Amino acid sequence: MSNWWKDGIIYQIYPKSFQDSNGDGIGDIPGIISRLDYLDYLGIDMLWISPIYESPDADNGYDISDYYKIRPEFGSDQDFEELLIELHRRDIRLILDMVVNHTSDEHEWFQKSRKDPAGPYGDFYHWQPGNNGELPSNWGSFFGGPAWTWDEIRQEYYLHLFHKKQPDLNWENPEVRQEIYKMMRHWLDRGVDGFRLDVINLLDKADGYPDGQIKDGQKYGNGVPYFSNGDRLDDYLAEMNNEVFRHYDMVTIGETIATDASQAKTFISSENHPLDMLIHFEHMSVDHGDGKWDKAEFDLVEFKNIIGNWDKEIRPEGWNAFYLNNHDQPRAVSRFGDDENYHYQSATMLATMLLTLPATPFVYQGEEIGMTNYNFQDFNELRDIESINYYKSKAKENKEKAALKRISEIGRDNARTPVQWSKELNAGFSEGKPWIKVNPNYQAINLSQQRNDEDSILNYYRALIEFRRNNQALISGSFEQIAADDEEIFAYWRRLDGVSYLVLLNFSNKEQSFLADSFCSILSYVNGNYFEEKEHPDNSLPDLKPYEARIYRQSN
Ligand code: ISL
Ligand code: CA
Repeated sequence: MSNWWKDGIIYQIYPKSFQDSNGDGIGDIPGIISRLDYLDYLGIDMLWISPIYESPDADNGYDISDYYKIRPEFGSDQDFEELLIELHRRDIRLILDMVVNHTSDEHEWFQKSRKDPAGPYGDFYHWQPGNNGELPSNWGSFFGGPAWTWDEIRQEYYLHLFHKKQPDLNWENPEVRQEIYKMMRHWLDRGVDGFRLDVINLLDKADGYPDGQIKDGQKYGNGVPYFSNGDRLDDYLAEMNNEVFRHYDMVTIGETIATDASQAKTFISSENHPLDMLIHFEHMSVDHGDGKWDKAEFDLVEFKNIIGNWDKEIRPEGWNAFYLNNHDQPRAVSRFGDDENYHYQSATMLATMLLTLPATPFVYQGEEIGMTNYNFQDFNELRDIESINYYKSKAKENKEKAALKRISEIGRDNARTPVQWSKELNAGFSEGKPWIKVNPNYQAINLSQQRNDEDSILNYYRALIEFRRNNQALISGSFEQIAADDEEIFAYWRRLDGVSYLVLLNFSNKEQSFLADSFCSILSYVNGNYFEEKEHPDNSLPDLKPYEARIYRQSN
């Protein structure tokens, strides 16, 4: 089978915020269809769409109430069919988001499970009586508060690692597993080309739900060691592969929380090979302190080590994914670059890294025009349940201002402000009132302006996507860092079959000299983000300007 998912580029759409077609302020499938020519022009190969199934929307569709139905706000089944056909007509593959760790509490299975403990769905979720009114374990949920909620109907607690409207499925029950496999086959039989598997390494929960460690000042314990990469997980994934994946020409991308490269090996390179690549979080935690709400200084050396380590551990037998943005992360140009003083330079420097690493690159909607974080002004502007809960907990300590500041830096809503298509009303996203604020900087940062500007961030992405496609060394070549301990510059070779590229990335807002010593005489400049450098003589390396990115080719 071909390596289409290794060679290609993935674009992620968060449907609620992509393009509204009917003025209700919510992005939808007809809106996506109307933008497919644009995605084709950008040059992407695969489209991952965040969940489009029926959902009461407690967590923007990651709470599914019917896996077989398209959510009416997003369109009809007919619209989905048309999307698939129109994508395939353009040679773009479709990757659906599969959320199988939990469902919505409004899913029929949960409704039956809570009403009829002895019935066929009684054992579909994690139910526990609790001891004398005490929670079954001290685990905290990812969105704040306890991971257990009392159900008045069943008179028991149920487990939810996320929102209380997202009860966790009981994967120990073989009937749960068969229902999920059946549902997966349904979408693959319709022609879908792959899945992004939401929090797939959390399926197995340790027997007895052992209490986790409670940190100072916190109310709930850390259950992560007891529900991530559990003992039965390998068996579940192997079974999933046997029952579903291996029968299709498809890609499987697992989202894995709290997983390092050595743990990841088991999914990627086990004989059974259930997952093709992982969305891990190690490089996203570099500016987190004790959890995401605690800020730490970004450390480039650590960031580079993580990338190097995943390459070393995984690539001999498997393959990596790489991303800087998604719907859960703040905007990369605001986070790792300088969106005020070096917007173009830092956005294109990050693009150069994304598109020259040995991993399938993920481009998140709006990243290709350098969309930035939004400066949240008020509680009423928040939409994300995680940020809302965080704000409320801080408000109890009278720290509202600090909370908004941190939310503006790291909150998930930064990624969810609508795509800035043009200077028109609501950035061209909707003719109605958008469900979430549009970032007011759309007057300056928008797609239609960048399409017409040859020297825009958008056209830099396009050119580099094309460049990567035509240079296999940048895809499957070796990865060798130089000056790995340099705190401002990320520098690496990519080599394959006698072709070598050197990539230099300045992560700082200062000029940097880089001693490339002996090899500089045999380098020729091929690409970069400072136009005046295009003609420089090839026998010396000029200082790197702020956020400069350069690609050289070794010409011996
Ligand atoms: O963004 C996070 C909170 O800091 C992460 O912990 C996030 O919840 C985690 O990456 C899992 O994400 C996925 O599952 C969640 C959903 O809210 C996210 O949008 C999804 O990407 C629950 O389904
Ligand atoms: Ca709509």
